[in-house]
Parts: sequence; C-alpha cells; structure tokens
Amino acid sequence: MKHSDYDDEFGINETIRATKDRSDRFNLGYEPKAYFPPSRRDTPMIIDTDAGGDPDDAIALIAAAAEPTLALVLTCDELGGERARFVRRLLDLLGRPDVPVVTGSDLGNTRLNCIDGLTPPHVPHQPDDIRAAVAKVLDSTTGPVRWVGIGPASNLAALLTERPDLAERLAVFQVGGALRYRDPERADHNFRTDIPAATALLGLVRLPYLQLSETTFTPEVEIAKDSPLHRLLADPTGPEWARFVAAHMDQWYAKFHHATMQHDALALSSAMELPFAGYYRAQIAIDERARTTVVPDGIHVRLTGVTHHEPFMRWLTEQIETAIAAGTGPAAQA
Ligand SMILES: [Ca+2]
Repeated sequence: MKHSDYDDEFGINETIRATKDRSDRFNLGYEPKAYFPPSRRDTPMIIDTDAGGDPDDAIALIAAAAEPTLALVLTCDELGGERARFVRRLLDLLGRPDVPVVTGSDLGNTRLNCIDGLTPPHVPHQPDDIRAAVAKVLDSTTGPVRWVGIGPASNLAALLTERPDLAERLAVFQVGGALRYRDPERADHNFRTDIPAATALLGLVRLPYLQLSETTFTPEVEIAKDSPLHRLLADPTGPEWARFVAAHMDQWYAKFHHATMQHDALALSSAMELPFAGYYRAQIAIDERARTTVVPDGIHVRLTGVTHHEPFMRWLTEQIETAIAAGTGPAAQA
C-alpha cells in the first residue's frame, strides 16, 4: 500500500525524507519515489443507515442510488425490519433493485419512526445475514471497500469484533463524534445510541473519517418544510420515489422538527471524494458516555475541519433534480 503524508501514521514519509537528507549529505544518490494514496472513487460502496428516522438518510440514498459503485445497504437501529423494507422500496423505485438490502442491528428503539404505514405490505422483509453480504462485496475486489456509516455503528462494531482483520480492507466514513456538542452532558446521536459500538469502532477501524456533529449542525444544510426542495419532492406529478420520500419527510416535520439537516449526504460526498468537507489528522479519546475529546496519546482518526456547506447543498440539490428529471432516478439512464 502506498502512503502520503496524510496517511503517514507510522512516519514512513518522514523516514524517507531523513534518508534522502543523509544520502544527499554523503552523495549516495538515493532517489525516493513519491507516495500517494490510490483513488477510492471506483471501489465498492457499502452504506450502513438508520433511514426512516431523520430523512437525511433517505436524501443521501437518492444520491447514492446514482452511483454504480453502490454495492450494499445495511440498516441499523432497526424498527423490527421496517427500515430495511423502506430502503428496499426506495431503491426499487430509484431503479436499483440490484443493490441488496440487509436488515441489521435492532436496539429496541422505536421513537425515530417517520415511515409509519409508508412501505406497501407486499415489500418483503429483507435478509439479515450481514456477514455474508459484506463478505460478498469484499470478495468482489482485491482492493479497499468504502463503508459509509450514517447511523449508529452497531453493525460495523459487530463485524470487526468478529473479524478484526477486515479493518484493513475498509475505508470507513462515519457520521459520529463531536468536539463541541451543543449539550456538553452527552454525545452526538449516532455515538450515544450505541456507546459500546462507537467505542469498538474507534478501537478497530484504521484511521476512520469521522464527520463531527458540529460540522453539519447549521441551518445552511437544512431542507425545511415547504422549501423548494421539499415541494419538488412532494410534487404530485413527480416520480413515485420522490413522493415516497416526501411522505417520509412530512412525518418527520410533523413529529420532530420543521427542517432536516443534511448530515448523511455530506459523509456520502466525502466517500465519493468530493471536496466539500476537509479532514485533518487528530488523536482522540472516547469516554463512558461516548463523548469524544482530542488528547495527546489518543486514537488516530481523521476529523472534519473546514466544510463548504453552500456548494455541498448545490451539489445535493442537483442530484435530486437530476433524479427527478430521470423519473425513476439517474440509475435508470444507464
Ligand atoms: Ca442517519
């Protein structure tokens, strides 16, 4: 595997530079090659989602469905399999019946249900063998596989606890962690919903990309009730998938909040190597409440830094508009 300074956890580039300096001093002619990480843009992508609560997951899935690399969708914080049925229906309507959906961890929570009665009864419950589904994706390539965690980390923690060696194959982008959470007494939603899983993730994943809560806790990434984007999705003359998502958003607006912030599509965009969120290397600790802090000898991670919300939202809007123009979604054009 090649390395850049960005990936230089073990100081390899530093060593090369020191060797080059000594070589130059003693005229030994050592010429190091440059080290850069390979692009992951064409590698398979797995999405692990708690879709059906906050609609930002469903919005992210609209954009993800246009990606030929989308290989698998897992659900977490399940509602007895209803999140998986909802995702199955959404991907089918978006023209991606080829993408398997697997029912993942069920923590017994029922509060975040904004899909009540939406998925038709004929959509079957989805299989629940995560290990087999992930193995199939890993077996399809010898290179890395992208893992986009946009819910609690239960599935990934269970997988890597059993098979820690798989961490070498996964490039993990996880929405989770916070350095300045709005309530100092608790952690962000995804990490506090499954604290042991968040702790295991940090212990087992090699250099995860953590999208901190404060990165997207801003009105700049909101889709509000009756905003142009909400109205576009709810248009009665639009495609069925769009009205399906709009009905889901309506339950969120009625039960929780007048707007939804687009946390999850930003993590997707980072996995797609789009330049909206910048990451920097840091060392963090996680406490018994899953709150994260920067500490000198902590776990090596990447954290979101400067983020360009306005172009991100323009990109996301364009993804949705393109999908609507295509009817069943951009994938139908292929
Ligand atoms: Ca989510």
